[in-house]
Amino acid sequence: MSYVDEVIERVERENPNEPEFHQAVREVLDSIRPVVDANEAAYRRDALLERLVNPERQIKFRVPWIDDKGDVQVNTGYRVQFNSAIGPYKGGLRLHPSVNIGIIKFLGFEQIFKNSLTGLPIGGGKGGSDFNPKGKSDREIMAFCQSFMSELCKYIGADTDVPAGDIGTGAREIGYMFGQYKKLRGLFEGVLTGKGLSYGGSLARTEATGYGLLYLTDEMLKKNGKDIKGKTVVVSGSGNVAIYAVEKAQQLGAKVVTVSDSNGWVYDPDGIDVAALKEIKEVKRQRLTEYKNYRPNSEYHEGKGVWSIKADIALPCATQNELELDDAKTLVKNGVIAVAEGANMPTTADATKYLQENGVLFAPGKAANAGGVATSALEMSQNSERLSWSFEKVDSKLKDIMVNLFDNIDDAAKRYGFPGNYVVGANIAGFEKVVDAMNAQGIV
Ligand code: NDP
Ligand code: 2IT
Repeated sequence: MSYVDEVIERVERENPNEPEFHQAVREVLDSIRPVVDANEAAYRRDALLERLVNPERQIKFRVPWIDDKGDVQVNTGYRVQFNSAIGPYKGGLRLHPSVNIGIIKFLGFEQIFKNSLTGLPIGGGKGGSDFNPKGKSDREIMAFCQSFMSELCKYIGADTDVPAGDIGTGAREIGYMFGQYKKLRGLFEGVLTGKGLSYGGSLARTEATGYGLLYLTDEMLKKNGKDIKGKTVVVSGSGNVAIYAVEKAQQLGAKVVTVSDSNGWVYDPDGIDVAALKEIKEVKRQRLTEYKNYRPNSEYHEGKGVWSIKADIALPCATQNELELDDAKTLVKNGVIAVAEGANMPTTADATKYLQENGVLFAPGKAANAGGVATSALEMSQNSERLSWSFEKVDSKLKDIMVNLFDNIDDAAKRYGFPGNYVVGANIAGFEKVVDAMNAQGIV
């Protein structure tokens, strides 16, 4: 059995009931086979792949908090510090009832290679909790965030591990967590990114993941002789990534006709009204059922459905495994030319394969959504020099990072004989830098 297959089998055996983690490991290890084959003896001797797939550290803790009725609630908190070969652990905190150790490990594993692809000095980590922020009062959110940070603060720091937002964690939650960290540790430092602008946040971090997704998509289309202008786009999700993906797609001259949340989806044939979307989601924290009040010509449907709308470009921006094989078949039948992942691993393995085999340009999340964490790293730089840069400066750095990132994954795919396969390109390019740093630092 090949070294890659041995390690995949061992991961599955030693980490039962973690299907998302298996899926992420399988995808990465499968695509780095040519590199592993070329270095098999040395990698085996150094147990390189075993070290890569085992987190440096996993922290799991109790998060007790008091709800508005005075009852005590208990959630579970996690932080997986996966790999610090190229920098301090960096990655978001997900607050969603579906969170478990397998999901945090899949996200942390992906983060290693994503962070490497940004070209910036950040290692891979991820955390979160099974806490459900939906329907909670502001005070309940604060109580949870303070309790969560009371424990997490022992393990993080500006030079060791720097968390940020993810599903369910936005500027409000980061603010409460930052306040608690400062109180307990007595340190005003860049321990979290995605902070508010009045206390060390970076301009353009809010927009960065969605904007970066479009900068990369635009570049991928251009390099393949296509133009985003005038294209129809379907987006899933209506959170931080989706909102700014819609905004930048429109600025680049495309028409976005859908968004969704976990209850249903909106079809707006005239193009999504991004101001209305922001008001509903960012200001009022409402459901998408409200969108019709702003745009009477739009349709609201319960359930899943954005991939059934005919479009040139599809941007999944909600959650993992939300674009399945049947959806991929529908997209292809409807003539889709590109799929770029705003979310982490939103496309199932068989759907990805189907899209690629049918000539669809496919940008995997670890490349396409890397603009968020890249801008987090720019926030860290600004915090270190105690300065803040203009929106234009951060945005132009973000754009350069995404264009370079695309060139690097394109080049890696070609070097290993898989031109146009950006999954292989991203995994190999991300892996190369991490492995170089791991080798240089010895067996640690
Ligand atoms: P938000 O919490 O802001 O928004 C999440 C969106 O996805 C909401 O519309 C939510 O609907 C929907 N959603 C979440 N879970 C599910 C589910 N199980 N089924 C259906 N819909 C769901 O999160 P973000 O926009 O920050 O994150 C979206 C994705 O992008 C995630 O995969 C995240 O890991 C990834 N990502 C985020 C980055 C960031 O900077 N924020 C950076 C890189 C990747 P509802 O409101 O109904 O729950
Ligand atoms: O998945 C991700 O890259 C994020 N949620 C952002 C992480 C970060 O540290 O900004």
